[in-house]
Amino acid sequence: MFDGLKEKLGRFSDEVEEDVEAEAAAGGEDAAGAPDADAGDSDAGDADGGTDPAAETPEADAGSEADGEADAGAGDDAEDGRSLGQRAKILATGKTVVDEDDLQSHLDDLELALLSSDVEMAVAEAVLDGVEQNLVGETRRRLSSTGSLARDALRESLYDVISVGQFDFDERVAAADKPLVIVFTGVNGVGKTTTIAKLARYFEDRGYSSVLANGDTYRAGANEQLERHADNLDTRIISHEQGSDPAAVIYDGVEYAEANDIDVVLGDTAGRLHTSDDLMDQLAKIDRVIDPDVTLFVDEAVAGQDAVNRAREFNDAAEIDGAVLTKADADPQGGAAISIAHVTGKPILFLGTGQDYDDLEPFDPEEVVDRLIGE
Ligand SMILES: Nc1nc2c(ncn2[C@@H]2O[C@H](COP(=O)(O)OP(=O)(O)OP(=O)(O)O)[C@@H](O)[C@H]2O)c(=O)[nH]1
Ligand SMILES: [Mg+2]
Repeated sequence: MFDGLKEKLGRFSDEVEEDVEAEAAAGGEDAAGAPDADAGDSDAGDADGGTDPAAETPEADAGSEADGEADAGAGDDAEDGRSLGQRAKILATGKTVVDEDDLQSHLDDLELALLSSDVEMAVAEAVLDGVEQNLVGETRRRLSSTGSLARDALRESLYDVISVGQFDFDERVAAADKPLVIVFTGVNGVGKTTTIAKLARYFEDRGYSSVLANGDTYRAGANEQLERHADNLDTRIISHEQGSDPAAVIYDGVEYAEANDIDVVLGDTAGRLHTSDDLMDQLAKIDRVIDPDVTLFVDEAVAGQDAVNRAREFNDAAEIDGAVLTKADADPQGGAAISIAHVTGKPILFLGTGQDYDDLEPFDPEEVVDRLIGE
């Protein structure tokens, strides 16, 4: 998954790291000649110290700041003359560890890599800003270190944009009054109905009962499709005939759940183009009438920028609480996975990874970042 982007991100990390090593080696030599340079820096050795990264402009003279004495906190992972602890110390003092021009050229390459992998422009810029901040100033470290400054800087920055709005879905479900009503939206053929079936299985595995409500009264064969899933999953389904009011079907699903002590109502909707005003108005009506607890926008991971634009449009018509990215098994570029949360402010909650009922993974930003920037 995300192999193309992973390779490009790896290249960025490796190239910056080569520069860091070169600067560090050069710095080590300089420092050896002036061992007492700047010995009074009380923050030295504390990579998480309180220095303000914005307060200092980047400078390329890492050597003068690093006083050559591997003191408190320096690890034993010395490479090319400078340990991680020493390099972290350089960061803590707000000095860049790579030459500014070199860094700019690496950042330009990174921007191209992100854009060519379908990352939204504003999101690519946010990633670049984060990387630069992390490299030049103090890395705000929430993830465990990979031992590489460049990789850490990129990981933290990607994590920032990918994890926007994340919440614990299972906790939300557990805390909610029942029945919990979830409505699924998205364009045609992206996997809404399949995701509903997968979530019915997901809930069953966690001890919750569910009822499927077929709000896709538009497409011929939609009832039969959902009925097959209901049969396979041994779940109840509420449906009306083709052409009837989708809000009414989901409403019946809610009444059925209330009367029968069912935990979750999974309301399907017909696929619709985000450019079709009538159908988007209908979606807004479903949202108003049903007032679902959770609205999930479903799209294909492989759709890249299109998925990002559609997420924005659907969120405008019927506010979403999160997204599901399907077909993550089909070698997506990664652009949608990286961009959707930052663009909509709503998190990706699940990845669809195949056509079987169990092919649904909770979306874990840390895991996704690790997949993109593995060790
Ligand atoms: N490989 C793969 N295929 C998937 C995934 N999710 C759904 N599909 C397939 O995508 C196709 C369309 O799925 P549906 O669930 O019918 O899509 P939909 O959004 O409900 O489509 P409409 O109701 O026509 O708008 C089916 O062949 C599914 O098996 C996934 O995560 N991976
Ligand atoms: Mg469908």
